[in-house]
Amino acid sequence: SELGLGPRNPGCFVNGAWSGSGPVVASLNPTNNQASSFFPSILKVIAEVIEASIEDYEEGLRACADAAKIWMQIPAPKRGEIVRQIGEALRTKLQYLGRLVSLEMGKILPEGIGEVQEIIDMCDYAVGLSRQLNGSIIPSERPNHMMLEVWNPLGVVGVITAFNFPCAVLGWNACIALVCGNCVVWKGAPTTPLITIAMTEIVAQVLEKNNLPAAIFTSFCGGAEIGEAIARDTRIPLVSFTGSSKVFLLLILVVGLLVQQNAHKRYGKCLLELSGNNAIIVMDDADIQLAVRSVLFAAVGTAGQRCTTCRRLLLHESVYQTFVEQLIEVYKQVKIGDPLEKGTLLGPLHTPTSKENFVKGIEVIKSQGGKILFGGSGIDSEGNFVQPTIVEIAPSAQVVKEELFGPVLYVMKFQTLNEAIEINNSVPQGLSSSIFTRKPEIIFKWIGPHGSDCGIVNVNIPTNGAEIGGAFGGEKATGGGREAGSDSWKQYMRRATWPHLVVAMDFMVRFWGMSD
Ligand code: UN1
Repeated sequence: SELGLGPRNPGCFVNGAWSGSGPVVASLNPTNNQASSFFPSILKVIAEVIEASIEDYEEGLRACADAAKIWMQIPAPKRGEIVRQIGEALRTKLQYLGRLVSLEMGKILPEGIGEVQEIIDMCDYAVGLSRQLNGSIIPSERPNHMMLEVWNPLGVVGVITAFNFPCAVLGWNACIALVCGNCVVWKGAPTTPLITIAMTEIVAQVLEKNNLPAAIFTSFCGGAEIGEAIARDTRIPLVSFTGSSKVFLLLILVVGLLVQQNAHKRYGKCLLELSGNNAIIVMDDADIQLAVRSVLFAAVGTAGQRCTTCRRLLLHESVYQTFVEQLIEVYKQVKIGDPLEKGTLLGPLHTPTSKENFVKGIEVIKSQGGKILFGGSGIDSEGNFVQPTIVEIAPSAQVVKEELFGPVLYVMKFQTLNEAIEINNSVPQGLSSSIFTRKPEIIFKWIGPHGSDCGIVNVNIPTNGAEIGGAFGGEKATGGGREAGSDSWKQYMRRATWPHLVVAMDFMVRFWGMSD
């Protein structure tokens, strides 16, 4: 109730009003697969959400495209001020939102709160950025000419996010898109609709307080039909898509490729963040304790449901035995349970299907020669709990090339750095990677042209936990997009190159009395 949610919630925010004429879905708690019990006093009340129909979508897009004309006229630092207020509003609700993320998504509470903090940080980042959307002046080869490069808003940006980061990924995209002068159309994951609604309501209140059109931020709860409509819509020049958690790579690619093909068919742009298959390499000189702790966080954190989760552990043959032994010791201490309970390190997987896929995946692993060193089973309970799992397997096994979205870690042995880098780069995906070593020459090779082929190339830290200040994203089947920091903002704007005669500029300056 603190977040304005009720037993039955319309899931479309269209032109300033909550509505919805699509199917009704229930939000389930991954810990027990019961409807999220927001109302302890009236237990069994189901928190339901009415999803968007295509008619809702049409109405929303019309209003959003109209609002774009107004929003892009507002000076960028003023847009930044609105985003600052959104950040402030989120701050006051941090604990509630964090708990809601834990409850509906299933990640442990510190991660739920951390994720909301991440969108707050993105607001701060975007506020600063709103005064730095700088263009440039380029020397012209023609006499008395110069060239200006100016960045203009695109209009409307579509943001499609996944269940695993139901609000941080919105932040990477929406905070930047908004200060860049774009309206946002957001579709959250079908299984985290309450978060979509709660976040939207907070943004809506800020827009209302500032007398701005509510349609600047339009959101829909819904599934593939709405996602496809966004991808096909010529009113949306850029679609940012984060792949949902289908178990095997092939399926993730199918969804990602569909979005890309649909957007490209109409010459729209895409920002894709599809999947990772991230490796940690441990060299013979590594700080083993540090590496063990990092691997635990990277492989078991968020129950292995981050795109940046460490899925492959490459150990130098000289440290293999001790490392595996120490890792098994820390895995034994992992407390599995309700993500909202203090001390829990491993919560449930998001849905019963995720658990089924884990169990099926283990069978595939075994059939391809994988040897289970730890875990390897689903846990009998009403929730979607599984054991954190360590598997010894050859890097050439087909299953190693795929992203099994759960806490499964493949361990492999190598002899030389070159061999380790080759294994690191041998999968279709290219999101994150990390090496543990103290040797500068190894570090420089790792980050250079013959090193990791990933978008995120870490040294002595886990593969996950990327900071917002850097550009987040990866190469190859990961999709090539970059979100959040660095110069990612340029993707949310259109570059206008403006070659002109300097005399014309002189004339303007004199005309406006700006020069003597
Ligand atoms: C994702 O899993 O899609 O680097 C994003 C991390 C987080 C983001 C993960 N900051 O682990």
